[in-house]
Amino acid sequence: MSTTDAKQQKRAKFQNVYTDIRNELIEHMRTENMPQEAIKWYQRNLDYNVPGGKLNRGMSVVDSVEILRGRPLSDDEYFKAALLGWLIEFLQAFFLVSDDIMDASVTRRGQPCWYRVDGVGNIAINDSFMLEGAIYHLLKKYFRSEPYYIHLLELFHETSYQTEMGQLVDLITAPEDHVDLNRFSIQKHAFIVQYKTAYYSFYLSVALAMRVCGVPESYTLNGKTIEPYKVALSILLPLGEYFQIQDDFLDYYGTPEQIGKVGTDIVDNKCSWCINIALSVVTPEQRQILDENYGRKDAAKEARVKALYEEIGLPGRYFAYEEDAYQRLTSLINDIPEPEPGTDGGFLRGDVFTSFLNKIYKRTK
Ligand code: GPP
Ligand code: MG
Ligand code: MG
Ligand code: MG
Repeated sequence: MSTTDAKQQKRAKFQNVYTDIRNELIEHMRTENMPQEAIKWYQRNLDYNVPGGKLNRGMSVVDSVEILRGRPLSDDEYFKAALLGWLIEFLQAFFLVSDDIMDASVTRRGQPCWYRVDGVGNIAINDSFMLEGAIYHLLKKYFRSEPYYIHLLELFHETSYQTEMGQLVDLITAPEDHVDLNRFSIQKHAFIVQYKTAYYSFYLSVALAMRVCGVPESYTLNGKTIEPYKVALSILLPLGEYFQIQDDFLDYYGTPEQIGKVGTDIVDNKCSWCINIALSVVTPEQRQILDENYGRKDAAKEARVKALYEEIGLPGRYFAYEEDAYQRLTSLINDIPEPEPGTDGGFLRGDVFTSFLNKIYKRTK
């Protein structure tokens, strides 16, 4: 079998788990005596918003559990890992449905944003809450008797809170009616992306896998004390920053066909990586153009900002950043002390991070 076939098979196996979970949630609605109309609505909400993404976050839980265990998984181990992966995809769906309302976005994953679908509108707010609610319902159903249940709960709760903190700063740094580019800085950007993206998109997948595999808070390897969750954070936060910088760059550079969404960062006055890089290199004349055109609901002004990004060679700067980020992350990963090959379960392994890095390096969507 070719590597592409193997990858497709892996994805299909993962997607099958979604169908099971979806059917279970629908069945649960029936036992709650929900009206038929509401059950149909919920099913449409789930199918429209949960399964259609790249699935990097979800599949990373499975990959990480496989790497940590160092052997093929039993059916039950696979199901539990895939279920947790899907719960991250539910969390992501909850965030995206509401983020698109907050960002006034138009399309997502190649289709209209959920709140823009005929007849949905503000009901999308409650729909996003129900995507979140499903996470805790399923966690309880499948993990309540596991000794690590409380860790899973805490991870979902804490990373959600962190994401909301990041979203708050993202939003208040981008007021609709008042553009002041002096509010932006690369430090502020770093804070926003760590909180709004890195915790839930990177740390969560790996930390869940580590909890399932019983990785302890600390252990000794070759006479050194290791705190594996801290080590994981020290790599996954920079990895998440790199990922959101890609997202910011593609918002400007990617085509809607490629990225499945229409970029809104310039019009929305966002503290994006692109504007911060521009601000650090512009001449006073160029700065004035940015002051007059950034953050305005006007396609011609948006185009002027994009033209200026071109003039300052933003794509080239991004590609250089990407190479540097890749090197930096690779060397961080290489520094992780590894247990003997074949040792199972409770140790951290560098491959967990390499596998994640390779999923996103040079991504164009
Ligand atoms: C990505 O920001 C961050 C999120 C989707 C987290 C949202 C958090 C909430 C608490 C709702 P983005 O707006 O750049 O993403 P995209 O470009 O995909 O719209
Ligand atoms: Mg946003
Ligand atoms: Mg958005
Ligand atoms: Mg974006």
